[in-house]
Amino acid sequence: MATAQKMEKPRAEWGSDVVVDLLKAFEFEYIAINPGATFRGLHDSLVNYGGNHAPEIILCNHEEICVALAHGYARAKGRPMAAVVHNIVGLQHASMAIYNAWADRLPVIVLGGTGPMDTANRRPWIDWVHTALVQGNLVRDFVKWDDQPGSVEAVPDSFIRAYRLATADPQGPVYICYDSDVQEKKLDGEVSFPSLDRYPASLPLQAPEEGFEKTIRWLIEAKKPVILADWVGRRDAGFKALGELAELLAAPVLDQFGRFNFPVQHPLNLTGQSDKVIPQADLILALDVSDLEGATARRAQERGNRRATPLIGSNAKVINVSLDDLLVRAWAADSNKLREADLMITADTSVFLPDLVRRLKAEKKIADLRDDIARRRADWGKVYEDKRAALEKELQSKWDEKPVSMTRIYAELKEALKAEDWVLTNGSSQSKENLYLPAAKFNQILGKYKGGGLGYGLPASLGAALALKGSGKFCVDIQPDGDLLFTVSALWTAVHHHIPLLIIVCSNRSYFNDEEHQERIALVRNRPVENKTIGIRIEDPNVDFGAMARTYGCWGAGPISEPKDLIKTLREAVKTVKEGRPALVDVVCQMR
Ligand SMILES: Cc1ncc(C[n+]2csc(CCOP(=O)(O)OP(=O)(O)O)c2C)c(N)n1
Ligand SMILES: [Mg+2]
Repeated sequence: MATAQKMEKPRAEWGSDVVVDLLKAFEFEYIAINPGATFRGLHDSLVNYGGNHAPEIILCNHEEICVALAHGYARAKGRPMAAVVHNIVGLQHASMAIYNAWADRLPVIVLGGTGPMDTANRRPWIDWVHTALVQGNLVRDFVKWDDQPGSVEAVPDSFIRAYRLATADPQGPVYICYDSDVQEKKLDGEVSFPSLDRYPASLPLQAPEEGFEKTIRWLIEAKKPVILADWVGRRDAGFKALGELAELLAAPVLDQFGRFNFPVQHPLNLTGQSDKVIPQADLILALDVSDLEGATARRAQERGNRRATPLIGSNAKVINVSLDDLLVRAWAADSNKLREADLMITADTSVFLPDLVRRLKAEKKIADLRDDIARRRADWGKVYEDKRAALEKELQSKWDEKPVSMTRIYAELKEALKAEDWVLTNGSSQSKENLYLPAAKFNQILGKYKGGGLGYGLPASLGAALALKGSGKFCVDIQPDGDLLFTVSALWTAVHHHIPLLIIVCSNRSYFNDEEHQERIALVRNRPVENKTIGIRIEDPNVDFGAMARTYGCWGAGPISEPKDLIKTLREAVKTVKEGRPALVDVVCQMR
């Protein structure tokens, strides 16, 4: 609750005015909605009591867009946005996006309406068919908390608790449902409004001494320590300290991209080289890694085999630092495979790492290791050079290929954005292309969906662009076509609310990820591989995304089929975005 401000004396007249007082007290800038009668009280309060300012309503054409937008906002801003979803129906539409926010450990304050719970006050049919007992049940397994305050007096406590839980690490979405009778109640006196100063955020969780003592000893003893980082980059302090730690020890970093953790062009960034790096490690320092099995194994899905092959040596020690065990639910298995480790530390890396670096710098033994550290820096440096050379080779070999290669899209984008302070708000379905962009700053790559639910890219990117509007940052969404088709009406929201975002649609005209699966299955079953496209290709007709953008009033170009035409169109699109508008470029591209 870092930035909650003191409330002036509330002057609420209706129940839902109190909700607006709270949204203002917590300094919400925006609230995404699709309208609905179960929150008509709140809607009125937002507009006529709150002045449609702080928070300002962002109108979306699907509740999944509302929540994904708030998700993207939280990623970019580091604080939550609110979304209001209409009773049972809006909540069902929103549920996929709530799950994505849950799996991404990001706070979204989802509000809803219901009822009236007092059946005597219900309209026939619609109030019945849109009321659940209890509505929060629908999403309870993947929100940190849900509530339905029974009176206006209960609203402040409920909201403060929800905000506090959502923003405490590990973060996550919450759902508060407001009975329409509570919202529409005429207040006959003042509602007691607590001082928000009395509800400070908890201090971050630090490791006990034993955790530091063992970590330092093992790091000093190790010949080849390797760092895996997944969610460290959620905080600036963790991001910076990770850079210092890697430097100090000449330990390579394998970025898992839960957040952006480590400068792409740092010579110790060996992301994508786990085959070469992990088997050499005698100590793995896993920092906020959500899927330790996946991070230390080679995925082997050939011929239908699902099992990954472990790369980690039998003598390697593992130190696991994360907050993961604090947010485990039985319903979804998003806690991944049970991890093996020699030392488990439940701590917040944004305080653990800076302290670890400070202590390591004071260790005399580090100075004694100077030669060893220099040697391994040189060894890893060679792996880095090989990796850059391979990336460059792939880029060159595919440069003129038609359809346009994904690597060329990234390289041309890099060129078009040379003068910009850019943020990649969503990436291709693979993360490897990130390595073509010279990202070096905190939160410069916001990454893709962690819950694996399609429909994420565009609305989440809009949320990020909304969060960064006016900051001087230039936002880019590298947008797979299939994912876009789920939530494409977000283009209207982008135009209506003047959200500057460059959208590059990667039109491989396929839900390609699944083509690969159908191929594997066909091979295992000895069935015709050529049928792998049926039920998967998005062809006949091809979608003209440029035209689609224009129907929403958005600047749109393409489809671009000639590789040489790409850079010119990207430059025009960049210019348009700099004028404060969204722009979409549709590129017909290779499958991978
Ligand atoms: C809501 C939802 N439905 C279906 C899927 C299954 N699925 C995973 S990846 C994928 C294909 C995605 O296609 P696109 O976004 O175009 O990316 P591409 O694989 O073509 O690069 C599908 C259908 C999913 N992950 N989520
Ligand atoms: Mg596709």
